[in-house]
Amino acid sequence: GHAFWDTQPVPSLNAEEEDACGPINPADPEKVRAEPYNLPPAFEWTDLDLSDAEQAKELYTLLHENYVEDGDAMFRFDYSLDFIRWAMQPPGALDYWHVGVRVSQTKKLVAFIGATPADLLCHGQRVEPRPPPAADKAEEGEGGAGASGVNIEEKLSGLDLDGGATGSAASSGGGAAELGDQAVVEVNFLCVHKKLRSKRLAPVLIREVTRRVNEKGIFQATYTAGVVLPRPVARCRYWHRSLNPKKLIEVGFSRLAPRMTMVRTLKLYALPDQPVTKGVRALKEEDVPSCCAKLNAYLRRYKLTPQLSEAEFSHWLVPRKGVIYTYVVEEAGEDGEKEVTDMFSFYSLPSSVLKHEKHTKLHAAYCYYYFANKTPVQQLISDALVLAKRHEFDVFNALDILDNDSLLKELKFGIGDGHLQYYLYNWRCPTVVANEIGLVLL
Ligand code: YNC
Ligand code: MG
Repeated sequence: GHAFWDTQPVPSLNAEEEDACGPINPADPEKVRAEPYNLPPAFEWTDLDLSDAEQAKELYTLLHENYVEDGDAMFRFDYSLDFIRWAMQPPGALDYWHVGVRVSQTKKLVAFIGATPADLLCHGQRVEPRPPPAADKAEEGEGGAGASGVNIEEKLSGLDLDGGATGSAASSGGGAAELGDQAVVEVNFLCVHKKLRSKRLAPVLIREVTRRVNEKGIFQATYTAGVVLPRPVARCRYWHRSLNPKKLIEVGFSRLAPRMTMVRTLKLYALPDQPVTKGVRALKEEDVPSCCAKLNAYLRRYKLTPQLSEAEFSHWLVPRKGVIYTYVVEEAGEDGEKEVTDMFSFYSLPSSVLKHEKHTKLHAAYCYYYFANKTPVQQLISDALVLAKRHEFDVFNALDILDNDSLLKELKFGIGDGHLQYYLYNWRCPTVVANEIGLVLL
């Protein structure tokens, strides 16, 4: 049993699957608890202002010392300070949703959970507190999937989501109106100091962030975790592509395959110096409007996917050194006008190498969003490997989501031992398979 999760609006692990999609509990702003949840004595809540160098550093240190490790405790995620700010401060971010716990006496930060606003489509429908009735969607052919908010209309404009039904939606007033247009939150960086584990602090953090999100009119969330909880929308696997096989073997991340020498291994994973695709260059701010529309359109093929406003696209995809790397393929059209046909991106998430005399950090690039309207996806990701290698990453990681499973074997990825589960909070929907997931959480 799950003493905490069994009390939450999530399907139980043995519940039968339904075809219906929608909220599990109706949004009721009146019922949202006004007072913070009680912490054990000697602890207090704090909102972290990550624009403040001191507070950002405190969160960095908490995660650096206590965040996710692999099963054998050889590696621990070492999200950089710039990465943490990028991840936690997208458009619409609130300090109020950067929920920390301090020791009252010393003010030491000992726990954290963060939420950031977003918009999601799930099985073609916008995830929101009060979705339009399904009948309206089918019969009237307007105000269809995902079209009830104000700015979501803008996000969806020009894109044929529902057989031409996105044109004229009335605003049905989802609960998030006063906040902005985003109807869900993504939850990340749940962390409790190692010395405070197994004291049921995590459920208090989750309840408190839920309360603070509900206060602002949002009642749905998405998150991923390595553990199986009630109840995954999808179960995915990580795959790893060696870029620096010698170091990966030295730190124990990978092993020399049977009957393989180091020389043969280096040769196996060697990469060209240059991308194969003509016209690859870094994405620029000027690319945002067209690439945002193309990415949203491409992502609609998946059953769980975000839709980004231009401000969000700019935040998540414009390159930031050491954090996010995004490239486009540009070609000259017939009229001489340049057009972006494809895009790919990866983010930088190093891990600390625990207990090794020579190496302290593993530099990993993680496959992020792409669209492939002209160049085959496999060629784009092959170019991503080349560019990640050029930026001195040791390994390139990808989940079996998006179209990735079609290229992992060919590009010499090996399957990892960890699973990653995708979850929705307060939203029922049929389970999906990994390659129907179009959402990347950091
Ligand atoms: C986890 N990862 O099952 P039951 S991922 C959610 N996500 O509850 P205690 C988790 N729940 O089973 P500890 C969880 N891990 O009894 C454990 N739980 O119902 C559940 N690790 O609490 C668990 N970060 O405090 C159990 O456990 C209950 O002291 C036990 O703390 C857990 O960020 C943890 O892996 C994970 O720092 C904080 O082990 C701690 O062990 C730790 O006794 C290393 O808790 C770092 C780590 C997790 C990374 C992530 C996503 C989190 C999503 C949280 C759920 C969000 C729900 C939506 C909220 C917004 C809703 C709106 C609107
Ligand atoms: Mg605890």
